[in-house]
Amino acid sequence: MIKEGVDLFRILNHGLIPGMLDASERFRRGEFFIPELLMSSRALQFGLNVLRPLIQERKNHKIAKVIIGTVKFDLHDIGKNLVTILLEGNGFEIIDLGVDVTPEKFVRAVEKHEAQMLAMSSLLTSTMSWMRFTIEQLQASGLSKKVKTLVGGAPVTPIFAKNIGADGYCREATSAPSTIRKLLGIDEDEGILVKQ
Ligand code: B12
Repeated sequence: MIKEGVDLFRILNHGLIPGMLDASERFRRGEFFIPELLMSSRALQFGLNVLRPLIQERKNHKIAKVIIGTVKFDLHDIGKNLVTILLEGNGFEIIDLGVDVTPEKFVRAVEKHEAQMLAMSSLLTSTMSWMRFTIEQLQASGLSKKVKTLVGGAPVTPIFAKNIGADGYCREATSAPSTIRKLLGIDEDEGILVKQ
């Protein structure tokens, strides 16, 4: 498709992203199992590795800088990666810290990159508290005035998000771009999601 000149965002928004969302949905319905989910995730990453440098070359106007990662002791990254590509496809600049990210690492990255948004993922009830610890460290460092926080992941609920002082919560990756726009007060039209 790249050789044929198909728009890069079309490949992303109409190929890779719907493919992964479809795989997640089938997994939820019990039609797909862990191997299929992992294979889809790897295919997505492979595709992204091809697209990402080309997208960056186009130097699109970035609408905000987002630090993202899965919290300490948690290695689940399929959902987080889905959020990442949806945000990239919507014109956000992403700094992905990966998995097992300590509060200190999150805070350092926010400071270093002067990010407007910090997004955290957790898939284990035993690791959710690391979202709270990270927000507490942000508050202690004074950075919480400059950066908003968004949390997500299967065990995370709106009540939990509110209790730990997060600014936003999304149940689904697909609502992350609009939620972040709302939290940062960014106009809907500023997104660069490809027009059909
Ligand atoms: C795949 C998987 C794994 C893979 C992870 C591979 C990878 N690269 O991610 C492997 C096999 C490594 C794994 C390991 C473990 N796992 Co596991 N795993 C799963 C499984 C089957 C699917 C998770 C997944 O990827 N779903 C698909 C994605 C797309 O969905 P999602 O992550 O929920 O994300 C969506 C939303 O939540 C949201 N979202 C997610 N993050 C964020 C972040 C933001 C900012 C936003 C806005 C949105 C958002 O967007 C996504 C799309 O809408 C779940 C079961 C399940 N049904 O969820 C168990 C599950 C999460 N695992 C579980 C457990 C216990 C473990 C292990 C401890 C097992 C063990 N005994 O070793 C280890 C822990 C390892 C560790 N330290 O993290 C439990 C957790 C139980 C609990 N309540 O804590 C679950 C629920 C299984 C179960 N029913 O027991 N696991």
